[in-house]
Amino acid sequence: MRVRVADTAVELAEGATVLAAVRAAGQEVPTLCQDDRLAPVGSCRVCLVDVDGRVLPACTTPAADGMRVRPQEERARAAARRALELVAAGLPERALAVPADRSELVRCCALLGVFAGSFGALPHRRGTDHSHPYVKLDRDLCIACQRCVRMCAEVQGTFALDMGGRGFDTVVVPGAGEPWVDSPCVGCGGCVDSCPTGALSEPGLLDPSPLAGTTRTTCGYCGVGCSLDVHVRGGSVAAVTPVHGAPVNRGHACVKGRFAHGYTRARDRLTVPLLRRGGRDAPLEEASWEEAVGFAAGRLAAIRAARGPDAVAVISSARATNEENYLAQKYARAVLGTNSVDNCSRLCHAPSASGLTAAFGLAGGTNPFDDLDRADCFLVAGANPTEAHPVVGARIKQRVLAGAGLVVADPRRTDLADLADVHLRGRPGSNVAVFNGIAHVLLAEGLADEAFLAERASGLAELREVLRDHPPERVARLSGIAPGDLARAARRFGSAERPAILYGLGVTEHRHGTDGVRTLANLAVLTGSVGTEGGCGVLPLRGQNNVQGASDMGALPDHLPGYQPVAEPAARERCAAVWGAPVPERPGLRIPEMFDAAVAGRLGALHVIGEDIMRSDPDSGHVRAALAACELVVCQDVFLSGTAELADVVLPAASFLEKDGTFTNFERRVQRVRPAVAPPGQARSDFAILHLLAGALGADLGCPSPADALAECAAVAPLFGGLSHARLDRDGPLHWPCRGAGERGEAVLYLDRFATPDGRAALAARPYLPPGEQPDGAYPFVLVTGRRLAHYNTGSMTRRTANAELLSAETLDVHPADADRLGIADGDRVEVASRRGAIVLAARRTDEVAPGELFTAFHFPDAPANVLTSGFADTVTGCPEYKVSAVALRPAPEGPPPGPGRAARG
Ligand SMILES: Nc1nc2c(c(=O)[nH]1)N[C@H]1C(S)=C(S)[C@@H](COP(=O)(O)OP(=O)(O)OC[C@H]3O[C@@H](n4cnc5c(=O)[nH]c(N)nc54)[C@H](O)[C@@H]3O)O[C@H]1N2
Ligand SMILES: Nc1nc2c(c(=O)[nH]1)N[C@H]1C(S)=C(S)[C@@H](COP(=O)(O)OP(=O)(O)OC[C@H]3O[C@@H](n4cnc5c(=O)[nH]c(N)nc54)[C@H](O)[C@@H]3O)O[C@H]1N2
Ligand code: SF4
Ligand code: SF4
Ligand code: FES
Ligand SMILES: [Mo]
Repeated sequence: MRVRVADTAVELAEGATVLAAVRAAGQEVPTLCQDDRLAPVGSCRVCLVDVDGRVLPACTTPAADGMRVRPQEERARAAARRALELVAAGLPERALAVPADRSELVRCCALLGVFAGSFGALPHRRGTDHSHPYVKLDRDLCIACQRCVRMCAEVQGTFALDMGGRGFDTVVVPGAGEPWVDSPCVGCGGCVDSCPTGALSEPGLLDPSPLAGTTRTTCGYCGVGCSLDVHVRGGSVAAVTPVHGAPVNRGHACVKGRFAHGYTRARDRLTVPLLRRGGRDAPLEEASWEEAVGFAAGRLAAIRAARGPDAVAVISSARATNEENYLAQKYARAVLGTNSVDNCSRLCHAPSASGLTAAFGLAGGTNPFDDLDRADCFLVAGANPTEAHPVVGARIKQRVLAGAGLVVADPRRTDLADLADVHLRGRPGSNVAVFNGIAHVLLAEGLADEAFLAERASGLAELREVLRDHPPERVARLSGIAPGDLARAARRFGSAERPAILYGLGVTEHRHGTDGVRTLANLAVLTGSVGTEGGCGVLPLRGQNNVQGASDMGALPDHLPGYQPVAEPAARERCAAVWGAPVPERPGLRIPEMFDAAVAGRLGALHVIGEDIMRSDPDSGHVRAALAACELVVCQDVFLSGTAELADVVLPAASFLEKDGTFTNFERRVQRVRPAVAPPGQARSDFAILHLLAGALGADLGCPSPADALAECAAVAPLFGGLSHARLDRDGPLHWPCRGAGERGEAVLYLDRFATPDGRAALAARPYLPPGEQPDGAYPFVLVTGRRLAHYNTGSMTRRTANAELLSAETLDVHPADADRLGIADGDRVEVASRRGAIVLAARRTDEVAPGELFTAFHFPDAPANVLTSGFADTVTGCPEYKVSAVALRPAPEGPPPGPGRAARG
């Protein structure tokens, strides 16, 4: 449709508003209650404009073909000005002192000519609530527009806010009126971001001094990959806000990406290289870059010369950029001469890469995040997105509140489980039985898509054979899930038009994690909801900011960049030609194999980039033994991590807010990362550090800049042939596969054919097999480990921010019935012991866990969960079985905490 705005004609899509028309014509309309992320309410009336001679609010009036809009028409402006003067009358004059870039009210006043004299007629004296570390409320600046309340409900889905008081005294109230910090607020910052007056603000923006600049980048915490604007003042980060209209997060964020940036200037940031000059028993001492790098390179070269290239191994970082990971694997292969390079994907979603490749052909999720908008039923298995991927969790919540179905498979009562139509509360480790049980019902009740199966899938006969052994009654014995619940879940999922499967570590981090992924993928194939318009596919909620990218770039012992097998001569030659160095033929060691090799005396040097293996890998006692057995441990980190403390050389690294490159999110979207601030002290990017080390080893890694590195990766990896910084800067994020400069990248995969050898989706016939450990008389509980909202993995960053005020210590979650039996009250110190060791922490009584099961996270060094976890791992990929450990529980005895115990491995 065509609308005239003053003298300009604009072309608009159906459903557009008059406000959109005015903006499309390049003019500004004052608005207060309107926010593009929210349904319009039209309550403030400051957006009044003339529409075909009538005075109407621009934000709620639909545009129509042939309409004439006059934003400057005097009668409309006068009415808008009167509305704004009424708002101003209730506000103190200091409302005008909020900088214009943080107050739409101030901008409205400038646009409509409302001055200080209109303010303060009826001042409030309602005070502030500064109880929350990030969300600061000044009630006297509140105009009761309800934008915060609507953000919390319509975008975040938390419903923590409401309006309280009457008429003129109406003001936002958190929870049931308690201090903000004690309310159900999850700290996503949506309310602060939307507030038009500064009534809601945050620490860095309360300070009225101007911001020095803003840099657009991608969040470095989780794999959602939110676009963020980083505002800088005085050389440090003042605030981080979500990018409105960004393709992934659409102006939303979470308490980590939005607020947890204080670590960048933590006093204990690593700012100079450290070196153990006097050998293992000597302390780490400050050193120059030249000395530290020279030392590391000298020892690496000597170990390599004496014991061969495979005596050296590199762990690359899923926190680092694509370009750094590309360089790390090139350094391992072309400079050190070994394929022993791996990344944190091993601990996380390696079973996704292997399972999804076997089922569909490529090692990534099948559909984009945007597809959740059209999903009418979600199967969320072994994932807790409202805590671990909050922007995705919120989007799922919104869809469910709008009527979409939800089936949750999780032993714990998560936030989403509370909303679910069916909560399949199976025993930890029983996924394969549960997914096979659902498949059994789908086929038995005619809910499968027979046409799709006949045309596009293989392996149905073999699957049917295995499913004969998985009727709901047997699944009930294996998993504890009642046959009726299983059938209800299968019917809800199987009768949806466009179902979506999302899953997390509750599926992968098991002894049979790859089988879990395969049997879950079966459900998408059986319902024809992958590779078609009739479904939203299978989305692994990949964890770290760049865990997808680290593997994509070839930081894997058996794959070169772009998942080209090391074993394939043509792939090796393609890389060797560009690198000017041969690529070793023998696949390298996986992370757990590196530790085993070290303990067995076969590994001399371990170079760890951005992973705290002492805290995050299972069975810390074994990891400690591995580090002790190495002649040389080099560690690049932002902080002196548990691993760095044991290293011989520690190199201070820049964090994501300080570097240039790209990250690839959970939906294969490649996004730019840009430096907002300089690294502190002498810290350098991992990119620069790898160049220094290679140089000291007498080699040149090429690719002087991150842009060059991505360009080189595009040249060696056909899957990424069309990616470049120039394109990303010009066109915005791109999905892979992106094989040529003319391609936009494939967001939805397999619409024509699957990328398997025969072009069909491969159904997997996998029987249920038990987890590595089962509870027994000595260790009668099952311990599940996972995550909590406020902290991130080892907590090295979030613990050094005010997130530590939101969650200050770890707890062991215990079902009240078990706690009663053992005489454990809330907050009591308890000892949890496994066959590997024991730790002490505070109990939290909650029915979020089932009787007989316990839960804790691994965010705090004084509650090191991985002292307890076992060496059992996915039989296909080696991903540790973090989700099942047999443990004993008792009130903690007096005395110091026990720490790692016997090194017996499960
Ligand atoms: N706040 C926060 N966010 C994070 C992180 C963080 O540390 N903190 N870490 C990031 C990383 S690296 C990752 S990988 C992701 C992880 O994100 P998620 O995979 O969502 O996280 P987890 O909490 O480890 O595990 C998810 C769920 O699996 C369930 N589960 C355990 N065992 C089983 C089982 O046998 N079957 C089923 N069906 N479910 C089971 C657990 O109860 C838990 O609720 O989060 C990322 N985002
Ligand atoms: N018990 C238990 N253990 C688990 C899991 C579980 O569910 N239960 N989950 C596993 C999973 S999924 C994962 S992903 C791992 C995560 O384990 P890790 O990767 O070890 O954890 P992170 O805290 O994400 O980051 C590791 C280190 O990288 C540093 N760092 C951050 N950014 C950079 C950077 O840009 N450069 C460099 N050089 N360093 C940087 C941080 O300071 C930190 O010390 O933990 C695993 N461990
Ligand atoms: S706090 Fe801000 S967003 Fe919330 S009602 Fe008041 S003025 Fe509106
Ligand atoms: S959801 Fe993930 S990517 Fe987005 S702001 Fe939070 S931590 Fe960052
Ligand atoms: S912005 Fe249109 S009525 Fe408030
Ligand atoms: Mo992860």
